[in-house]
Amino acid sequence: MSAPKTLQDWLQAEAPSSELAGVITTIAAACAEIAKVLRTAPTDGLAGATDHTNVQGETQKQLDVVSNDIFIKHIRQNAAISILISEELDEELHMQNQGRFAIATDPLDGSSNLDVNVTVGSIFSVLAVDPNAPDLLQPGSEQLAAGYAAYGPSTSLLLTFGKTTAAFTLSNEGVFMLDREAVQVAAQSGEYAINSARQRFWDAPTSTYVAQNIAGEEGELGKRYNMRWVGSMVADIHRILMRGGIFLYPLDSETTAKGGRLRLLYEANPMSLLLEAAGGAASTGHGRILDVVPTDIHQRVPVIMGSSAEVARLDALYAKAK
Ligand code: AHM
Ligand code: MG
Repeated sequence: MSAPKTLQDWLQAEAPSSELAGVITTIAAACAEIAKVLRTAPTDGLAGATDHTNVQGETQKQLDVVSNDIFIKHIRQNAAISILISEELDEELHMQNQGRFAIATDPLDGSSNLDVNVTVGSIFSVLAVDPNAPDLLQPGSEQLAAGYAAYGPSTSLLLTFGKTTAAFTLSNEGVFMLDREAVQVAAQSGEYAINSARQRFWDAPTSTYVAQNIAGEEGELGKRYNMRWVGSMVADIHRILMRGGIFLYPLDSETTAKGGRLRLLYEANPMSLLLEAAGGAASTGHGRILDVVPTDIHQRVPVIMGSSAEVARLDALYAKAK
């Protein structure tokens, strides 16, 4: 049996350049530190909200701010990273160096779940930029790397450079160890994830898709479905990467004005790259998420992602509704 591989072993073999490997090492160190802080946050006085509202109009949790600060601290130590885009920062942060990489992150996604000790995560995307004229509004297909850390019973790190998706687990010694070299998302699945309390806002394709699932064996698909929804994108996408399924946050009548609920640069794009590299699919209902050209760093987007056959089924309903 060969020796277990560390993240560093994997990066040495898989990273397109040593600079990019260094960027991932920096992000992984930030995630490991956030994992440590989260473990004892409630007794460290870190539970609860701040009196500050972020650019999304959401009240920041103390741990949103702490996680964002941890990202900034680590990124400042790596001169290859010149820009940080974060859900928690109104504007992008320039590091005043000549680094050729930009990071976009949701430093603590799903933070509304913190008080109930459910899996939350950090999502990140790595872009190439010219430090003198940075273009941050690149489609997701241009991402150099993407990933997330899921802070659950164990801390998982999922990473892709666009070709395969690898999974790591954080050891008690603080080292990310490889546990799956090439995650594969099953094309077919019987699990779907959507906030069904929003049913009254749904459009016709989403309503039809969910109604077909609920009809189960007795319906036109002749197949049973189960619904699973954590309400934490990282936890829901992690389940889908591990055992298939579909995650939906489509455009609905309430989110239309904003363009959707989830953010393109640091939520939808990194998750889309991870899923596509694992054989899954990611769509807005009208095309590939990775092809959307952003107009704003905090832009929102409709999200339909997971097992390819399920995404194709909903895409077909959108095409029919045109
Ligand atoms: P956040 O970045 O403010 O945590 O919001 C993102 C979260 C996702 O993790 C989750 O899938 C979704 O928002 C939950 O939305 P809802 O509040 O409709 O359940
Ligand atoms: Mg968040």
